[in-house]
Amino acid sequence: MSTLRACLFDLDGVIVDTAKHHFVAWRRLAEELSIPFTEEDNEGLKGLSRVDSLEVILAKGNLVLDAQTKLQLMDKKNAHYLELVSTMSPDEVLPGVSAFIADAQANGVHIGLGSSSKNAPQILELIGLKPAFEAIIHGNQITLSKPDPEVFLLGAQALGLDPSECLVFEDAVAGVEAARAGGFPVIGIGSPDVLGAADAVVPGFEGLDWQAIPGLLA
Ligand code: B16
Ligand code: MG
Repeated sequence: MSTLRACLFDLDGVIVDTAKHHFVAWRRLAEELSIPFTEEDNEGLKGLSRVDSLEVILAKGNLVLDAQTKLQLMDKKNAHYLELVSTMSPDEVLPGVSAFIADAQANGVHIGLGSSSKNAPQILELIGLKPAFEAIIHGNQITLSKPDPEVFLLGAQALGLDPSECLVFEDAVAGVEAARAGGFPVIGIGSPDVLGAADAVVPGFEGLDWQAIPGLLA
């Protein structure tokens, strides 16, 4: 394994629990379209772009809509999502994340973001973590959503590093797949039952420091 020189963080579900807000916003839209939408359905949307998420929901309801209607539905979902996240604050950074980032930086590790979300810069601002990131790659900069590795490859490129030198942290099946496809080592944040394809899985960052990483990847 190459020496690790950077961490590339996913945002939603890794740094902050916006996944629950995406769920609520998609569920309301699905209900309006009379399409049943469960937490299990939501699991499959994690890491997918807004448009890909909508397509999955419409396919579940066997609903075929024109492009204009789809745009309106995505705008509606995003407006609801933005309303839900508008009150987020630094208190909502998930436990251990800020300490882990500070410890990694103290060890000379570069910090980048690889998120499918077009709202990522805004969310980072709200939770006060934007200054910690040297590279921020988000949904407006990519043409292919996870599980394509583009978002992480752009992150590595922005940091001037090889994928093998950048450790990805991901909570989504599609995100773990994206990291692996790009040749990145990846630690899953969540359950091994869901993220078994990752090199290692931890429940979260609480109690985790940079020194513990080689042991996890061994
Ligand atoms: P937006 P991540 C992803 O962010 C979310 O996991 C996914 O649920 C969402 O649909 C996607 O961003 C697009 O988000 O509608 O805000 O552009 O997990 O890659 O940080
Ligand atoms: Mg995520």
